Amino acid sequence: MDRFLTEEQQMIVDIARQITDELIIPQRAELDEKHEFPRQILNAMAQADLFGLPIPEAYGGFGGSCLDISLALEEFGRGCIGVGTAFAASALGAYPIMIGGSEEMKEKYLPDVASGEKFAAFGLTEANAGSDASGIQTTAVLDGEEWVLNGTKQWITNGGEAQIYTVVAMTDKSRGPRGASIFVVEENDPGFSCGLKEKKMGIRTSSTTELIFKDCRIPADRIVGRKGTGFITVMKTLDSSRPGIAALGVGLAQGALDMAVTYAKQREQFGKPIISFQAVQHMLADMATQLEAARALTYAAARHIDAHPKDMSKASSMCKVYATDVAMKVATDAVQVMGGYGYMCEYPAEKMMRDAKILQIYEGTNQVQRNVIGQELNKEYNR
Ligand code: COS
Repeated sequence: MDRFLTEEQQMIVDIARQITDELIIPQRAELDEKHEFPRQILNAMAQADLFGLPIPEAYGGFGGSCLDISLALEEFGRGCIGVGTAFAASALGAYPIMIGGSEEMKEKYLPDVASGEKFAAFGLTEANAGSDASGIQTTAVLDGEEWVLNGTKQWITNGGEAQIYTVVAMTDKSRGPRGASIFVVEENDPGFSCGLKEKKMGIRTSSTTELIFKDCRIPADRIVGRKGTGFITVMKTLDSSRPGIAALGVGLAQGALDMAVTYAKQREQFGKPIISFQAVQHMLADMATQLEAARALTYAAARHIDAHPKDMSKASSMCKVYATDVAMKVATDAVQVMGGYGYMCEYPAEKMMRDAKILQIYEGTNQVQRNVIGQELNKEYNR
């Protein structure tokens, strides 16, 4: 269906498509098998200036819209959402600085993220604080001219690979969500280290580690914005990044559908290609229809966010929950259409199905997204 893209947006799609077809698709199986970080592919994305998409022009980026970023991620997602996640996580790590950082902080960190010279990562989740984002235990205490951080973050994307980490810590536990603040931690800061790379069901090319803070000392000016504003910045960060996860889901579903249709046209049973059987046609028809609906909602949400940046939450959660549920379903059905071939590691369908699962979990589970949508509806109907 026509996506109604501008010439500039079509250019973004073309560049991202080329990287996907020439680099991501040929390497994805090996990267997955070896749990290898896709550095060479990320460097190609940097060369193509794609890391600059989410960063404002004043700091070396392109000031791309939410839709622009989503279009690039959709293409990457068609190839491998593990690679797409590594790319997207750098923007996620930079959002708190863009949203709440001082001018000096933006000037110091954002140009390197925009050029892809440095990767960023976002440290929120802990062993006992996932959906309950305000339940974090990591602390930051001001000691003279330095903040001292203690605690451990869990399952942090780009851990060990990023150079810049935006980390959420409690500066006043008694104040609950209003006692959280965000800090910029650099890879070589004393007292900071990353744990071992986790072994995962899917997105194995992306790096996931603990972030460990043991009396980690950082300069006083590394706090992002005012003390106690961290939780709101976290929520705004996630509102900004969730459409990108929806876009990865749309891309993954497209990749799975392409594979299923191609297979169904080639595979013959009972003397005919299996695409001529109504049972298979109906599965493919549902997959294609759901994919178009997911894409339409993701673009509509991104366009809404671009037009109304202060009204993001509901649109952001709606596209995240819908497109990622569709991605899981379409990937599962692609495996079904392909039967035994779908289940074998030799073909990419099984990887897509393993990968798709994380889309329903990270950057806020799909249950949390439904909570957000419900709360927003409650507010709207009180007005
Ligand atoms: N934008 C701005 N402010 C927001 C906001 C948003 N999207 N969402 C909440 N807030 C504000 C609220 O208005 C409230 O402010 P006040 O204290 O001034 O009233 C404050 O933040 C706390 O909000 P709330 O009480 O709703 O927070 P909860 O602790 O109940 O948490 C959810 C709400 C479940 C939505 C939140 O914890 C969440 O998103 N969890 C998922 C976290 C996540 O995505 N983790 C994965 C990270 S992977 S990077």
